[in-house]
Amino acid sequence: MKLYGLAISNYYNVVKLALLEKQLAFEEVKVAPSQEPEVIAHSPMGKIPYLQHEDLYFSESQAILFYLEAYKPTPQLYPKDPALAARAQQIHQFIDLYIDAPPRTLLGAAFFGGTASEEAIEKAEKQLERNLRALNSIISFSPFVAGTVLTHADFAAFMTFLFAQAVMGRLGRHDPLSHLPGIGAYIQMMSERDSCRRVLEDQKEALASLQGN
Ligand SMILES: N[C@@H](CCC(=O)N[C@@H](CS)C(=O)NCC(=O)O)C(=O)O
Repeated sequence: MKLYGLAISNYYNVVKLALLEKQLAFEEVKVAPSQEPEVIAHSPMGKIPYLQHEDLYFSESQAILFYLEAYKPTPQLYPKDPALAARAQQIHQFIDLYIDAPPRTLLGAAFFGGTASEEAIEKAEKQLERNLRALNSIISFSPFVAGTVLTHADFAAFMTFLFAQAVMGRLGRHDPLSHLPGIGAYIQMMSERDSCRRVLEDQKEALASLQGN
């Protein structure tokens, strides 16, 4: 398998976590998001990540995770129990739609030398706060986000929480995760997993080389 994208990307890292947890052999291929023909041939929106397996290519992180689960069901990341499965899917989708989006509007200003008006920063901050409070009513941290077992939703949660925190922190705002009681222990627990350790190390290295450090 080949995973295309960049180690700085939270969506890329969600897929990478699943590959690592499932102990699938994979090669990482550095590709930036773009509208270049060779990228849109495999990822129609020009986004990363995308995955190649034999003669198949998949884009969209949730679809890739779904493929990986069907291809290698162990360890199980999609619970069999219908209620738990739906809860994990709800949390994952909620995070992609509502937790990733507000800080993403500030990505350029936070990491790539761009600018953002005070108004834009405040708007994103308010949206993020509101959405995190809403997420709090469906998330459990007991100890995982959907309940007692690790699911795909934990990969989205872990990577996206850190993404939101990093963006707001770089812009000198207060920690948005303070709106989620129990988050400290959760981040700590996830950070201790071998897969998360590896992903965070690679992400840090990729970020440093991008910023010329
Ligand atoms: N829905 C997509 C989102 C992927 C995404 O937004 N990736 C970012 C990098 S973290 C990207 O490629 N951005 C470039 C763009 O939006 O054109 C997924 O789940 O894979």
